[in-house]
This record gives sequence, C-alpha cells and structure tokens, in this order.
Amino acid sequence: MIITKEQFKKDFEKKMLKLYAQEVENATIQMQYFTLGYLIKEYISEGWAKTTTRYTKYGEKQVYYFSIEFLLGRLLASNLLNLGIRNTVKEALNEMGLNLKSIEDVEVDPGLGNGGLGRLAACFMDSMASSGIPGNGNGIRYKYGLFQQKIVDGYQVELPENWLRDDNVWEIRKSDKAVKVRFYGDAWMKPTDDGKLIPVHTDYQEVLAVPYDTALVGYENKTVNTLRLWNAEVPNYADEPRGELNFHKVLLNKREIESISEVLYPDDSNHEGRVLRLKQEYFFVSAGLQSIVTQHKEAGRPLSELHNFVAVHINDTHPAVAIPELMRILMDEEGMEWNEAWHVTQNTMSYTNHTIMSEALEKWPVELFKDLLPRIYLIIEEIDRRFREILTAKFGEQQDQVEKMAIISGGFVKMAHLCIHGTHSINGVAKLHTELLKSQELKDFYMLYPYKFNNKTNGITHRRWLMLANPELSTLLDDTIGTSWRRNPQDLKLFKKYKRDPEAQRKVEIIKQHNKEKLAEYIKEKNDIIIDPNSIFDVHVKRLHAYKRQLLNALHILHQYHEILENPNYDMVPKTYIFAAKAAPGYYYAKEVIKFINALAQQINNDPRVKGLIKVVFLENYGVTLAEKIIPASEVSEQISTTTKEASGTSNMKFMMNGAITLATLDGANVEILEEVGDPNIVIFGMTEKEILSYYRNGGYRSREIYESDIRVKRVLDSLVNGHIKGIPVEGVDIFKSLIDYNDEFFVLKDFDSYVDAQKKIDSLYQDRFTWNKMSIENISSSGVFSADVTVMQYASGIWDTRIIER
Ligand code: GL2
Repeated sequence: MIITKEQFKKDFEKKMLKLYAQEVENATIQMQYFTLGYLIKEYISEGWAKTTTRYTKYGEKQVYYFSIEFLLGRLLASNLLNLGIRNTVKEALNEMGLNLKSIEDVEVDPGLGNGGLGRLAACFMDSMASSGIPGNGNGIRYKYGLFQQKIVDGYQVELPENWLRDDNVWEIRKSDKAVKVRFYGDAWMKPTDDGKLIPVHTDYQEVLAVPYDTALVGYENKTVNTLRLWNAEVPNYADEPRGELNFHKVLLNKREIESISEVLYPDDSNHEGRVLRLKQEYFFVSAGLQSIVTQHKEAGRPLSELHNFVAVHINDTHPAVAIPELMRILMDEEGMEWNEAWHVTQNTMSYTNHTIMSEALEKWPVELFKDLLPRIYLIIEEIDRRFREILTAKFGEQQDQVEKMAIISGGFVKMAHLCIHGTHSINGVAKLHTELLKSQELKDFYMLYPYKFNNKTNGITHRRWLMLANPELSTLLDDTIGTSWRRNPQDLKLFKKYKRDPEAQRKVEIIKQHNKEKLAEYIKEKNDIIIDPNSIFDVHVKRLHAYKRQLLNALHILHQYHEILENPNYDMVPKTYIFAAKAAPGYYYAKEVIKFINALAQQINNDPRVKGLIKVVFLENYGVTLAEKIIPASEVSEQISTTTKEASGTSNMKFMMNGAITLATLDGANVEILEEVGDPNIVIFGMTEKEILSYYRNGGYRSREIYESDIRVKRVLDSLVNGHIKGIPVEGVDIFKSLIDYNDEFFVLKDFDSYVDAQKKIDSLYQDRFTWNKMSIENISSSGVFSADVTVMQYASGIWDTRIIER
C-alpha cells in the first residue's frame, strides 16, 4: 500500500485518541503498540476483504493447510514489511519522537508451536500469501502457547505462556461462523424400511468451535490470506430445542470443553496417546471442514467437485481424522454414496510426513478412539475393511503383510496408514528423508502406491529471516546486487560474484561483527556473561533431543577444556558456544542435558585457567523472537543430528542465509545445502546414512570399546562421574550410562573423533579471513533455493494443483 508520512501521523494520532483518549506525547509504550497494531490491522482490512471476495467470486482453487501448530512469531514488523510501509512508518514515528523497534518489542510472541513443524507452517503461510497462492491456515487458538522456559540453578523450569493476557490485535472473532463439533455418544448403522443402512449418532457432547481469523499479508502484492484458529466453547443452549436442554450437564462439561483449546502439547517428538490430544485433533479438523463445505455450497458448487475447488493439506498425521470426517460430512450430511465420497476425499487430501522416528508416529488405541469418536470410528472401520480387500488382492495368502499395512491393527488405529491410503499425495520434507520413507519406513506403502510419493524440500521465508532479522545485510545486498532478491530470493545468487571482492567481504564481516556485538549485549543483560565479540560464535539452537546431539557438542567443549587445562600454552581461536533449547517437560534425559550444559558453562566461564579461550552460554526461552536475534550473529551453525534422524531441519537454512558456515552431518536438508554451496563451503563430518543403517541392522556398535580405546573420550566421560564437573552428580551418571551402559543409541561417541576434527577445521578456516568471508558469501548467495516461496510453488503445482493468482 502507499501512504505518506503525514497521512500516517494523522491516522496514528486519531487512532490513539479514539482508543485511549490520549495525546501521542503522553502515551505509554503499550498504548503505542496497540494503537499501531490496530491501525495496521485497519490498513490490512481492505485488501483482506477484497482477497476474500476475489476468491469466492472467481472460484479459484483454495488450499487449506491443516496444522495443529502455527508458530507465527510476532506480526507487527512482518505486516509492516509486507505492506511495504515499514520505512515510512518508522520515519513518521521518529518524527513524532517514537521508536518503532521499541514498539515492536512490546508484542508477545505467540508460541503456538513446538519447533520446526509449526514454524514451517508459518513460513508456508507467509510464502503462500506472498506468492499469490490462495492458501489458508486451519488450526487451534490455544489459550496457552508453548511454555516459557526459565533456567533456575541450571535446570529448566516451565511457566505458562499466557499470550492472550492482553489483547491480540491481529485476530477477528467470527461468532457467526461458529460450528458445532460432536464427541462421544453412540453411533451405529440403522436399517431402514427400504433395506438401506443409515448412520445414527446419539447422546453426543457438543462443543462450539468459534473461529478467530488472522490476516496473512502477502509481500507487496494484493493478496491477504486467512489463518483461521478455532476456540472451544460451550454452545449457546438457548438455541437448543427445549426438550433437549440439560443445563446441569452443560455446566459440568464447561471445564472439559474449554480445555480442548487451552494448551498446546509441549512435546514434538513423542506421541502420547492422551484423549485430550485426539479431541484437539478432531476439534479443529471437523470445524475446519464444516466451514469449508459450507462455503463451497454457498458458492453454489456441487460437492462432487469439491476437489476441483479445494485442497486440504494434512500437516503430519495430527489432522488425519480429516479423511473420515470429510467422508462423514459428504455421506451423512450430504447424502453422497461411499464411492463418490471416497473419490472426492482422496482427491482433496494430501499429506506431509515430517519424521521417521517411530515414537512420534501416531496410533490410537481402538477403545479410546471408538469411545471419543464413535461415528468416525465406524467410517475408519469401513475404510480399513476396503483397504484390506485391496491388500489381500495384492498379497493373497500373506496375511501378515495385510495386517502390517492395515489401518486398524493390533488394537490400534494407525494414522500414517490412514493418511497414505486416504490421500492422493504423500511427501517427505528433504530428499534424503523422502528416500528413507520410500526405502525403509514406508517401503511397503511405496510399493503399493509409488505414484503418490514425492519430495518437497522444506523452505524458510527470507522476509522474516533475512529482511527483518538482518536489515544491515539486506541493505548491503540491495546496494550490491539490486533489490530483485526481495521478490525473487533465487536472485541472491547474483551476490556470488562478489565472493572474492575485498570490499564486499569487508562489509559482510563488519555486518556480522555488528550483529555479534548486539547479541553479546543481550547475553550480558540476560545471563550476565561477558563474551568476546571477536571470538567465533558457534551456535546450537533447536529443541533439545537426544538425536539432535547437543550432547556431542557439549562433550567436545569439555574435551577442549581438558586440553587447555593440560597444556597451559594451548592455542586456539577463542570460541563462544551458544546454546538455546527447550526440552519437553516430561523428557527427563533432555532436561539432564540442559543441566549438564549449564554446569559446564558455570565451570568453564569461571575458571581463570581457561583465559577466556572458551565461553559457554545457554540462553533461556528459545523461540522465534530469540532466533531472530541469534541467527544473524552466528558464524558456525551446528547441525549435528545423528544421520537419518532429522527429517529436514530448517534452522540450517536460516543460518546459511545469514552467512554462517554449517558444521553438519549428512542428514536431512544438510545434504542439499552441501549440494548447493559445494564441498569447500561447508564442514561435513560423521557417519554416512549407509553406515548408520548398517549399524542399526546389526544392533548398534560397542560404545564401550571407544571409551576404552580413546583416551580423550575416557577423560571426558570420566569427568562426568568423578566430580570434576561440579553440580551434576545425578545427571553426569545418567549421561555416562546412556553412552556406555545403554550403548549410545545416537552414535555420539562413534562420531566424536570426526567431530573433533571438524571443529579443528572450522578453527583453521576461520583464521584465514579471506577464505571464511568467501565461504560466508557463497552460503548467502546459495540460500535462495531454500526460500519457502520456492517450496510452496512446488506444492502448488505438484500437489495442490492451484493457480497463482498474482504476485
Ligand atoms: C519436524 C522434523 O523433526 C524436522 O526435521 C523438520 O524440519 C520439521 C519440518 O518439516 O518437522 N518433525 C516434527 O515433528 N517436528 C519437526 O521439527 N517437530
């Protein structure tokens, strides 16, 4: 949009008066934030309304991205950016004596996601709007987002994240679009006089799903898409027929009903199998599908053509009940026959798999499922029965193969199997991951439905992760290669030819230095640790999980510590190791690793013998906002998961885009990063996929042998249990045991030697400034292909079959 500073100032003053009866000069920073937020929402609303009308009028195929998480991050800055008015607003505010950055810092970061999966959904939303794809999000409006993490005495403590405490300026409650979702009760097929069977569902509990819509503003285009998040509420019983009123029951159920959208499950790697989780899943899926079908009908379109107008994307298996739920709506409510309903459903739905970790694969006990969703269960039973027919036709006598692939089997409903059978497309999130799905985890299904499988490597939005997070680098890019990269991130490759240019190199280095200084200030303020902005900033930020191997990093730091203690003349490039990670509250081992890292930090940072050669920092409460501070200041990006375990990773892409050098195993999208930047511009270590798979087939390796034969490993591990590292009497022993007695499931010791070498390589590369800066520029300029704009275009053409309306 176009607005002058003068007009903006007028609007701002007027809005402030209206909201607070206050002159700008007397407004608190909170008032400034809410005034600006509401004003920007008004600016957005015209384009939003127009986009909605355009979609309905022209019948463009709509994508609905169903996801149990949307980790958006703060919206004020990104809305201003995408509207194209951030500079004008900044200057106008300045002239009024206000500071945009401080105002932006008032916004709460709504943590409606755990990590990569939820953040990917948010990047896709931004990219769909920016690429003119008619794409909507559908999810849950959790009252409490992911817990706030405090570190107390080195331990993680969780506090509730009440992000809705103050007003949320971005959402609009749409009570008139509320729908009802049914749980529990009895469902059966009742024979009719003319010999048919009709479904009956009685004694159910009804929950009112009220949508809250948030605008998703496209970058300097005319598209404003919608993220619809559902809130669970008690239905208004005044609307019920009198005979069915039962206030007492309703009030008793109030707590139970509201708990559905109360809190996000804080575990991203474990399927817990709790009934509340299944309730959440069905709740937002049913509500979303009901509203989609209603809209489709209101537009006067036949339901038999739903799939020509609507694509529903199932983000991981959490929304898998969308398959039987759409069947239910089409058959029970709209009277469609099974075969036609199945055709429409399969062609509407597509599914992304985000992990090969078996503990994360959802399966629900039949009894629990049947009890909560009796009608949906009946439909799944029928889907399973028909699927078994297909399987039997293929495998004949091999009943064990049929059983293995069935949807309901061994007393469980297997959601991934449901997704594979019930959709027309299944994709992995990086080349390696997709290959592993096809050759290992989902091999049987790949043999059955090879045409359904495809890869869509993840991506990130360069608007948030470069333009907003790293304004200085963005300006340098504008000055050097022009501004086309802002619209077409693949144009970042134009920067490549400057990799040897002394001036460009110097500027990239200065910008990194500024960002490091800012982070150093933040660390001083938050952790009261003084770090050297001239040291290497080596950064490991992501969820804490054994497979992500923060432990390998920490053990290496401990090893370096030993080296320094043993050799007072030890020479190394000073290094600051920065960690940030939340652990799932019930993930005991991960929390022990957090304590270990903090104990290590405490000891090393306060040991004068280390002479400042190493500093270790653990920043609390990792989330989108913190990532925006850390990533632009990073020089080494730790992507060191056990090969085969990280489906893709996305922070690896963000770091690369900000000029950090990736220190990585050949896992997930790291493989593709290597392909893009080339061998000299990344540091790879560790076991290959083939080696890992062969060890897994043969029951692992003998970690004790490494402990006994490698004196560095022995020295490190012994100091976990002999009191050398203070403050971890229990944790040290548990970690020791996990590595030695339980045979090091994630190959930490097996990769130790190669990691030590890789770290040495980083040090020597860093000392050669020309080489390092050149590598940094190579990384920035090769990062464009990892823009989510590229990824969503591939989804649009390869899966959803949507047209791009405008850019
Ligand atoms: C994840 C994968 O672990 C991660 O590698 C991937 O980048 C993201 C997005 O595809 O999905 N799967 C998952 O359950 N979470 C992830 O981050 N939480």
